[in-house]
Amino acid sequence: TITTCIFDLDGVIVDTAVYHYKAWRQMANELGFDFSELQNEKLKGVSRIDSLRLILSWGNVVKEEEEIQVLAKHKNDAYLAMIEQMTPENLLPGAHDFLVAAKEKGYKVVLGSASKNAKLILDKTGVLPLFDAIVDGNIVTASKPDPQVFLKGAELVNERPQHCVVFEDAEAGIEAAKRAGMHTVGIGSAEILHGADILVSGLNKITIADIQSI
Ligand code: G16
Ligand code: MG
Repeated sequence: TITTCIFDLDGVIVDTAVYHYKAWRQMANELGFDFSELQNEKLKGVSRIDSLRLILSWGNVVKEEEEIQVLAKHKNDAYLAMIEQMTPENLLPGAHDFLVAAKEKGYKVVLGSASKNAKLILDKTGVLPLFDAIVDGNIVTASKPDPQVFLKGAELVNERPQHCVVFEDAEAGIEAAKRAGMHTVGIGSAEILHGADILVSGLNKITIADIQSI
């Protein structure tokens, strides 16, 4: 039986990818190049510093370590200014109701995100009190597809991996969950998330009752 729901943040609960893209693009433009929405797909679920290194390689820009830290902070400041404006209306369709239903049915609700800004985003969108545990980019040292983020989440609520289901929109996230020995719900398209146990387009297309049939 499943007792615990572990949610990814960007792409599952909120669509912060658009803000990340805006902020990274602004930085790239200042450095004299641009990158596409398709390239932006590669940044989903990837940590801030790894994203930056990837973007710099696309622009053939080589920077010293010190300058890389400055650029990362510069991007994050721009991103934070956008996050500050977020409200419950920025939750993806069905996210609020699904979280509330999971909680009401007695499931443990956990966040497993690569973002260092995860708590702030949950707070701004009003769902922070619904979470029993939060694993974010401040705790995690190994990026998805490493299972660390989800294993840590299970550990924080004293549950075994086989009792957990992970909700993910990224290929690397589904892989991380499978490596952790957990059940998976893919949020997105079949081409990308073929490994998931169940596949839906959003949390508005699944009910908490569907979870028990996995
Ligand atoms: C999210 C985004 C990534 C972002 C990462 C780190 O991951 O998908 O694009 O680079 O967080 O974010 P920050 O710069 O806020 O620490 P997830 O795991 O929530 O999908
Ligand atoms: Mg994601």
